[in-house]
Amino acid sequence: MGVVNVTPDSFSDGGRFLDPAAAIAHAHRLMAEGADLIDLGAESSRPGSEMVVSADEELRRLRPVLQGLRDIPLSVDTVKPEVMRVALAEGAAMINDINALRAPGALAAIAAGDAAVCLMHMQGSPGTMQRQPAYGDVVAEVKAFLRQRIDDVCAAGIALERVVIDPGFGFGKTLEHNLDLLRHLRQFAALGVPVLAGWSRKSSLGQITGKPAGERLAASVAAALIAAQNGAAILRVHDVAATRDALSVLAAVGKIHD
Ligand code: HH2
Repeated sequence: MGVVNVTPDSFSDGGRFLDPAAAIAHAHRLMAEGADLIDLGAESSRPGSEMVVSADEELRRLRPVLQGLRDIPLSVDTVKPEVMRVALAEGAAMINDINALRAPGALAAIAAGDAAVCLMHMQGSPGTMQRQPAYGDVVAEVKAFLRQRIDDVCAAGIALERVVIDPGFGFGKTLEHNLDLLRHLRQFAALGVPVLAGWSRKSSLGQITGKPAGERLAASVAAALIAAQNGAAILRVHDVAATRDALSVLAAVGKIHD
């Protein structure tokens, strides 16, 4: 999954793809590099973000890009039911919700269509989530949350075959929490639906390497590779070509299917 942020303020590529033509060209570039689908986001959820972009503004950013990319499998990264409904009407293959469909009306918006949905775990909300993340047992708690959300979406009439889960690396988690979740990612795959992992350029990699977001390519590829080895089915990445090469090596060794 290649990331295209149609935002002025995303943590690693904010402002680069706010212009629809630039976003469309970047999506095509990532597909040529070997992405299977593109995740389009029009609201930054970086730590500290107050998430105050209106549905109208989000749609103003997204619509021309959705319409310009009808030939590409698209995921739309949004927490708003209004935006979900338009994205589905425009043909999105997946809705990626960092809030796991907890907004009023979100379950119904997804149940009305037939696209896939990614349910992500987040402790708190982006504005404050990195202030003091706390868990007794992070793996058990995140797993219990996702198991409950799988049950909730199925009860709302969304078929299990449409569901993807994500432990939400960096969303209300310290470096140690993120590493614990990565070590035990297999346990999430055991919940019976595909697991998505998003480590690309995140600040935990900066804590490990001491490098800023623009210099985290090698660290991002390493984290993606470990996630794949530990059962992730979808890797959410900004740098598709490098990640593809790493996965090809892993596949050649016979550890995963490319
Ligand atoms: N990470 C980001 C955004 N959306 N969705 C899922 N399912 N999993 C993630 O790990 C995830 C996500 C943050 O990255 P990015 O889109 O690059 O930044 P920003 O939120 O600043 O736009």
